[in-house]
Amino acid sequence: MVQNISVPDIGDFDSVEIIEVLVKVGDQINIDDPIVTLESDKSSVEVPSPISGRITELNIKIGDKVSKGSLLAKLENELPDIEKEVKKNNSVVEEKALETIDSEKIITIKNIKKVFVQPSSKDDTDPLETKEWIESLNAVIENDGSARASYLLNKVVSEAYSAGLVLPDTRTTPYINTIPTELEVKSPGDQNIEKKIRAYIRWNAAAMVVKANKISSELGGHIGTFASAATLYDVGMNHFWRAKNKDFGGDLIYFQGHSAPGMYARAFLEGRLSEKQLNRFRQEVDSGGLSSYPHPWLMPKFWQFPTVSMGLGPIMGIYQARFLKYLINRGLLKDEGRKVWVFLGDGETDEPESLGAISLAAREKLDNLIFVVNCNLQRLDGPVRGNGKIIQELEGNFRGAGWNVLKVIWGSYWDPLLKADKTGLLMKRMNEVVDGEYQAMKAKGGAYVREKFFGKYPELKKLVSSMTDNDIWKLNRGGHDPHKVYAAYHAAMQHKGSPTVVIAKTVKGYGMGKSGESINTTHQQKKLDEQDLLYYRDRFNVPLTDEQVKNIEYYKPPENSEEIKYLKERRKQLGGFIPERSSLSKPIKAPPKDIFESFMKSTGEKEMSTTMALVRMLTNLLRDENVAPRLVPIIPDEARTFGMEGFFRKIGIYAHEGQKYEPEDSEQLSSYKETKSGQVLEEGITEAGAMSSWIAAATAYTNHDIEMIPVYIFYSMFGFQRVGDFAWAAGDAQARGFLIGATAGRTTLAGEGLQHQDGHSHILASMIPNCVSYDPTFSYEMAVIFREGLRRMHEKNENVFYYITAMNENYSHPEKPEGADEGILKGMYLFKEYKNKGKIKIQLMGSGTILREAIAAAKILSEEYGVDSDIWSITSFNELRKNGMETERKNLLNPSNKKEKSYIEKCLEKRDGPIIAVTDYVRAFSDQIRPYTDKPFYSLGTDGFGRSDTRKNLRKFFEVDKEHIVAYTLSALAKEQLLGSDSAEKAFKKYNIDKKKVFPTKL
Ligand SMILES: Cc1ncc(C[n+]2csc(CCOP(=O)(O)OP(=O)(O)O)c2C)c(N)n1
Ligand SMILES: [Mg+2]
Repeated sequence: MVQNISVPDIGDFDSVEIIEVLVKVGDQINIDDPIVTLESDKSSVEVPSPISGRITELNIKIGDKVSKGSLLAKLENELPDIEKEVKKNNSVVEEKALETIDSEKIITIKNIKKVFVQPSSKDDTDPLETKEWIESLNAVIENDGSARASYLLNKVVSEAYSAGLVLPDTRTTPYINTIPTELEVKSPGDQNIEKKIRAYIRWNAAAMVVKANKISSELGGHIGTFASAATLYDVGMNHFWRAKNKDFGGDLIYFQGHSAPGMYARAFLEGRLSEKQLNRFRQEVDSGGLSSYPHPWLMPKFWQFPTVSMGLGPIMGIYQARFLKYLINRGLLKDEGRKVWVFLGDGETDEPESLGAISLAAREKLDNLIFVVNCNLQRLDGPVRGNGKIIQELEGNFRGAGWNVLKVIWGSYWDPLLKADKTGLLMKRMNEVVDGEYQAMKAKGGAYVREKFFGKYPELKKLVSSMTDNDIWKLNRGGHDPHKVYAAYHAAMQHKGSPTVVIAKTVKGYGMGKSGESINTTHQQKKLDEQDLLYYRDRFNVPLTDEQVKNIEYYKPPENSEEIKYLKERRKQLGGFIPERSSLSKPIKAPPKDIFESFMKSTGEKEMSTTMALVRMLTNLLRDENVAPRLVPIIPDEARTFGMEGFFRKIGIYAHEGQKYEPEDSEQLSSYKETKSGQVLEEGITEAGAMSSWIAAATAYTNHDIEMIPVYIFYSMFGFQRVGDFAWAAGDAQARGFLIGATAGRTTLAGEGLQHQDGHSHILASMIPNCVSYDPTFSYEMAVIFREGLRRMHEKNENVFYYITAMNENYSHPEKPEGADEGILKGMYLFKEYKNKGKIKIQLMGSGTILREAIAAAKILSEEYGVDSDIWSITSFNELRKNGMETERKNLLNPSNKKEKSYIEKCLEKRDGPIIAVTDYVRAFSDQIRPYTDKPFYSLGTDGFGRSDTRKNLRKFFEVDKEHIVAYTLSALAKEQLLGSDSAEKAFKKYNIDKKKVFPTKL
C-alpha cells in the first residue's frame, strides 16, 4: 500500500527551505530514517520517515520551500506500519510502567534495633507515657521487624501532619554512627598487619614531606590531611577498590588533593615508586619528580583526576558517575558494578561546587557513587564549624537531597560506653558539644576530656570513673577505626537506588602530638623537628632507630615480610594497583572529507550563522558510522538558542528513567524526547555541571577505555570566565573534545548586553597550554577546523582540546579559497587581495564576524581612497602567538644560526604596508602577534563593557565597524607618512566620528 509522507508539525516555522534530500526513488528505508533536511533562518532539522518501506515518488527537491503538511514523498509498504508502531509504543509504555514499579519497590532494611530512652527532661511532662510508647515501638521492631516499625511510624507522622502538628526537624539523626555496632559487617582483614602497614605509610608520607622541606622550605607539603585520612584510604585500598585490568573497568577514586603524600607512600611500599622518587617530592622540573597534588598532566601514568582545586573533585565525581551510567545505558559499556569514590575535606564542602550537584546524584539514582567526607573538623585556618557541627549539617544536606548517609563518628572504644548509656545522656552530650570544643578536646588530652566532656553531667563523669585519663584519651573517632570504616564502606557498596555519603569524623594531624594534632596550625605543618619525629615514630611503632629517625629515613620492610606480602596480595586480589592511569581505547577514524564537502562551497545568497553551520556539521557527522555513536552533544539549556532542538528527536535526550510523560509538543518534529539511550546531555542551567560532563566524556578514553567526542556548546561568556578552573583541570586531565563558545564576540549578541557579550574568552582560552582555539568567520573555516580537531584528538589521540567560537549572526559564506586549509589551521590565510592602484598597501587582518567589516572596509579603501589591501582571515591569533613565541625563542637560543621565520613572518614577508588588525575581542587578543612582525601594527577591538543595542550601533560604539576601520586606517597611513592626514580627517567627518568621545573602556 502506498502512503504519503508529509512535513510534520514544525512549530512556528512556515515556508522553510529543503537543503538536503537524503533519499532517492527506489530506496528502502526504515522508520525514523531521515528523508530531507529543512533549514529555517535559525536551525536545520531532519525530517524522519514515520514508516518504513520503499520510496516510490519524491515530490520535492533541494531549494523548495515547504510548510506543515507539504507532501515530501510517497512510500510503498506491505504492512500497516503505523498500527504496528502504535502497538510497539504501547508495549513500550507498559514495559516502562512495570519497570517503574519494580524500581520503586520498597527495599526492606535489615533489622535495625536501636531506640533510646530519652533522659527525663523538662519537655517530658509524662515520662511514663513516653516509656510506654517507646516500649511499644521496641516490641514492634522485635516481633514484626523494622519494615513494619517504619510503616507504623510513617503512618503516625502522616496523621500528625494531617492534624496540623509542627514536628521537629528530621533532617538529622543523633550524633552517633548510622550503623549500630551489632549490624556492623566485620572486616576479614588481618588487623595487626594492616595496622603496621598503615603506620609505615603514615611515617613515609610524613618523612617525604619533611625531607623535601629540608632541601628547601619553599617546597612545602602537607602532613595533617593524610594523617587524618590514612585509615579511610587504607581500608579502601585493602578491601574495596578494584583496579582496572583486562577483566574489569576499575573503580574510579578521586583522592583528596592534599592527601597525595599518603598515596605516594603506599606506592613506595608497593614497589611502584622508588626512594629516589620520594626524595623528589615537589621537585618536578627535572623529570622523575612527584607532583605536589594529583596532576595527570605531570604524572600521566599515575594520577587520574585533578582534585586539588577544592570543589572540582566532588562535582566532577558526580558527573563521572552519571557519565558511567550514560555509557552503560547507551550500550557502549558493560555494567560491571564499577563505583566512583570521591574523597573530600569537610572544609571543602564550603565550595558551592562540592554540594551544588548532590541533588542530581540522587535524582539520577547514582548508586555507583560514594562520597567520603573526611570530617577532621578543621580547614586551613581553624575549625570548619566551630560553633556548630559540620557532620550534622552535612547529614542534613545529603539526606535532604536524597542520599544514603552513613555517619562514622565514634570508634569501637566508645561502644561499651554507648551500650551502658541507658538513659541516652551520653548521646545527648555528644549532640550538644560543638565542633570547636571537640577539636580542643583532641588537642588537650584525656584529663581535659574528662572534665569538659563527661564532667558536664555527674552521671557521665561516673560512667568513666574507672577509666584513666589515658583510657579516655584513647576513645577514638570513627574515621580512625578500621572496623567502623570497613562496615560503612561495606554498606555503601551494597546500597542500591541512591548515592551514598560516608561522613567520617577524624582528627587533623592524627598522631602528630604537640606539633600538629588537632591544632589550628596543623594544615600548614610541613616541618617536624627531631623530637616530633621521635614522637611520631613511637606513636605508631615504626621500627626505626633513633639514628634512622634523625636521618629521616623511610621505612620499608623486606619484600618477603608479612606486611609487604599482605599488601601486595590484597591489591592482587583487587585486580592491581591504584591509582594508575592508562588507556586502551581505540582511535576513531576521522570521517571522510565529503561529510564536510558541502561547507566548502559558497552558500550564495543564503545567509546563515557559523553556529548553524556547526549544527549542520554535527548532523552530518551523525551519519558517519564511526563518529555517530561517540558524539556527546552537551548543552546547558540552550539547545533552542543554538538551533539544536532537531537533536532532541533525532538522537534523544539522555534520561535514566526514559520518558514517563507524553511531551506537550509530541506532535512536533523537534519534540522533547527523553530516553534511556538518549545521546544528548541536556544539563539544565549548570555550566559547572555541563563542564564536568564534558570532562568525563573527554577523558573516557582513559577512564573507560572508550574514545568519546564531547561537544559542549554554551554562551561563550559563560564559558571560560564562569568555569575557567574546570577548563584548567580539563587541560591537566588531558581532555580531548570540543568546547564551542557560541554567540561569541562583543557585538554579535546585540540586545543581550553587558553580562552576555564576550570580548575575551579567547584570551582566557589562550592561557591553557593544551587548548587549541579558533575564531572562524566562514563555514568552510569551521569545517576545516572541526575536521582537523577530530583527526588530531580522536584519530591521532593528541592530548589537546579545541575551543571554537561560533556566532549567531547570519550572513552568506563564500567558497573556500584554493589552498586555504593549511593557513586556516595555522591561524591565518590570505582571503583576498586588492591590487587596484598598487601605490599604498595595508595588511588588513580580521577574525570572527568582524572580518566581514574588514572586508567591507577594504572595498571602500580601495574604491574611494586608492588604498589597496591584503585581507587576512585570522582564524587564530592564539595559535599564531604560540608559533611566534616558539620561533623567537629558538632564534634567541641560536644566535649564530640563520634566523628562522615564524608563520606570521612567512605570510607577510613579501607584503607591504602597516598592519591593521580588528576583532570582536579586546585588543589584547590581536596584540598578541604584535611582537612577531616588524611592520607597524594597529589594533582595533572591543575593550570595555558591552551593552544592549543593535549590532550596527555596537560596532560603531566600539569603533570596529567598516567606517571606523576605514578612518583609522587612513590615520595610521598618515602616521606612517604614507598618506597625508587630510584623507583621514575627511573620513572622520564623513562618517561623523566624534573625536571627543571617551575611550569605550571608560564608558
Ligand atoms: C579552590 C581552592 N581554594 C583554596 C585552596 C587552598 N586550600 C588548600 S587545603 C585548604 C583547607 C582544606 O580543608 P579541608 O577541606 O577541611 O581539608 P583537610 O585538609 O582538613 O582534610 C585550603 C583552603 C584550594 N586548594 N582550592
Ligand atoms: Mg578538614
